[in-house]
Amino acid sequence: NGETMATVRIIGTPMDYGANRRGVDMGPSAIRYGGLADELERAGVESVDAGDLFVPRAEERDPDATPPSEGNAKFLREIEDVCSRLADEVAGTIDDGLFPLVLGGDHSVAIGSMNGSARDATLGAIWFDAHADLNTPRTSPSGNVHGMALAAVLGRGVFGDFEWAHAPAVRESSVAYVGLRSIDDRERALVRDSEMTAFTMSDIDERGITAVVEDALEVATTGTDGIHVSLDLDWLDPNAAPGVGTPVRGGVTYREAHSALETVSKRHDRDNVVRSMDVVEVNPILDEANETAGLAAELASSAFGKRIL
Ligand code: B3U
Ligand code: MN
Ligand code: MN
Repeated sequence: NGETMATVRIIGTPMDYGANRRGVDMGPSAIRYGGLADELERAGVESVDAGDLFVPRAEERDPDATPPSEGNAKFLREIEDVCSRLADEVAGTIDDGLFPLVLGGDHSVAIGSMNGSARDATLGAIWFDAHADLNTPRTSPSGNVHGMALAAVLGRGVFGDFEWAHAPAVRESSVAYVGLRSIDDRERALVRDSEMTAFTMSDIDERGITAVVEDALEVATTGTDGIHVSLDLDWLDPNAAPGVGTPVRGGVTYREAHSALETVSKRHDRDNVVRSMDVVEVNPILDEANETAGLAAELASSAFGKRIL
């Protein structure tokens, strides 16, 4: 660790169109202020900051100007615009030989990061989240696209006329969830009937975080060129990460979260498997003294190889 230093390019995406409340648009600033660059340096990782993508303010937009062909999904045109620019940015970063670290923003930024990361590779993914994010506009209880982000990434065509959501960025069988505990009634069947591997909090309780993440890594790396790590901070218990839009009790602890990302990092050291990562859903308005943003920075650092000794 420290000899072959990866260079990380930080890409801020201050977008909250996919969430139900304002605040996650401030995530990128808060995570930087929470010490991201220093944390990465401590991991022996150089970083360059590409700044933030331009995201028009939600107040200037009509959420229902471009509805899906059926059901409810807000700000579709805006999300498409930001995510296609983000996809270009992520693909360009990988072309430049750098590692893209995307700071959200709500979880719909993953539509951009993953489509970019998958442009020249067969991609697998690990989705660390309390939620499955597999709703469609028809099943969504909220119309919030962050709850449909993975469905969009899988190219399930959930947004009707919106072409960008039809091409899969990943094969279902190469996606593993870790830490699920809040799934909507109509979403449950979608998860069950999918080819994805779903590790819930019960699996972590029974088997321990390391074994579960190692299995998730197997799922995501088998038959792929590399993986995307998508980290929704509401994956953690609200005790450790209070500053998120939709906190759900019973999440992983501070220690389990670090352990999980260290497990990812150790595998990466061996096989160079991680292509891209996003850190999403930090909401500074609901945070306590920027604790959740700081934790997001720490966890990114663990993912890039920070070790205790
Ligand atoms: N499943 C709910 C709630 C939700 C999903 N993701 C987040 N919240 N962050 C929905 O609205 O789809
Ligand atoms: Mn999510
Ligand atoms: Mn979530």
